[in-house]
Amino acid sequence: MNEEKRNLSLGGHVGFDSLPDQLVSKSVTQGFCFNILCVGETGIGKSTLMNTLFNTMFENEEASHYQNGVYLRPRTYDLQESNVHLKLTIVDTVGFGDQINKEDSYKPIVDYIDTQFENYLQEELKIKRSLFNYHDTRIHICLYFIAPTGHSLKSLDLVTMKKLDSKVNIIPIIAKADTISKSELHKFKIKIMSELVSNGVQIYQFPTDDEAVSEINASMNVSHRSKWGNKTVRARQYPWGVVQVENESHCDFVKLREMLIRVNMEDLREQTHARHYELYRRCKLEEMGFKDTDPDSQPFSLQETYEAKRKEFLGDLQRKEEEMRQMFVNKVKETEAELKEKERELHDKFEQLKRMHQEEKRKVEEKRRDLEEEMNAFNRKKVAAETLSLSQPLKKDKDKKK
Ligand SMILES: Nc1nc2c(ncn2[C@@H]2O[C@H](COP(=O)(O)OP(=O)(O)OP(=O)(O)O)[C@@H](O)[C@H]2O)c(=O)[nH]1
Ligand SMILES: [Mg+2]
Repeated sequence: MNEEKRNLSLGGHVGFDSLPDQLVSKSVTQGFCFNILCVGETGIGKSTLMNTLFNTMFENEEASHYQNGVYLRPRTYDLQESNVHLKLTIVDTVGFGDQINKEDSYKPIVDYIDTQFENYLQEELKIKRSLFNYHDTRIHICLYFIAPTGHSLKSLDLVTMKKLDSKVNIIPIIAKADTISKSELHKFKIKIMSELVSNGVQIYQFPTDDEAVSEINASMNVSHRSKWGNKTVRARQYPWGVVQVENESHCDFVKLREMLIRVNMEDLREQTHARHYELYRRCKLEEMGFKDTDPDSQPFSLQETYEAKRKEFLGDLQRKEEEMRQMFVNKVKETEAELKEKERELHDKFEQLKRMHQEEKRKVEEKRRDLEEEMNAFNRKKVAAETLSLSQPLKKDKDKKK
């Protein structure tokens, strides 16, 4: 345990100073993926911003305003800039804000984000994992489009952002910011920021700990974000003159592109993995009964977790079996009692019938006796009558002799 680290100086060039280059070339061959979620009402300018942001023409079909509910539509594109390949997925909300009852509008969005986390977790937990070439669909950034009303945030916006802020990096964007005046826009931004703060909505903060980007990011964290964009040409004719998109003094669009893609893309990917996914993973594993330490704060291995869960499961099973057995016994007892009751009823009925039968028999017997007596009496009378008629002629003879 007394091992000491010694600092050695190398006698000549060995070559491990090329490790960063090796990493770069490996990453470049592997390619990158980046997933953007655009949340905003139908026709608010989601597709236009994406087209302008990536300076290309993605599919651009308009959504109908008559959807029964909200659903999410992911589309994946392979892009290349110099020799770097980017697999870009843009997920659009369809029908957001179009229903009369908007209570559940946030649910499909939350579900979608969770499903992507779940898929990644499943891959991580597989025995044969292939995270190396896994197509990661976890959302790295959620651009939340706010309608340029100039008043305040809608409750739908606040509720949705609140539900999402622990799951994804949110950047709120004022859509079609060119349609309100500069001073109005300024006031609107301040209002939105204060509403977000007072409702405790966490939005993505550009990192300021990396020296190379700290200055630009720090300035962006205070100046709020809004956007401006258009479809194919990068300039648009308005009654008050030509507003050039690429001109920074007119809008924050160039800044947004810079912050999102050129400076902070990797930070967004990292935050997604290290913060949002980590939170999802922790909750999910805890829900499944995994823990790092036992009640005495001792390390708790996977094996122990498995055995504890198994024991709990077997205990449950035994309890259920016992319950079922008890239920069976009770049922048998109940049925037995019912049968006994029926038997008793039958027996009573039988006894009653028997009694009736005996009574009947007794009555018949009595009648028979009466009849017999009557018959005897009749016989006796008959005999008497016969004897009387025999003695009468003798008397006549005697009278004759006299
Ligand atoms: N003035 C102004 N108009 C814009 C801006 N962005 C988009 N638009 C216009 O708004 C309309 C709708 O834009 P889309 O980008 O199709 O909106 P979307 O949110 O993708 O619409 P769905 O996909 O149908 O929900 C188009 O006519 C755009 O030209 C903007 O920044 N300013
Ligand atoms: Mg669209």
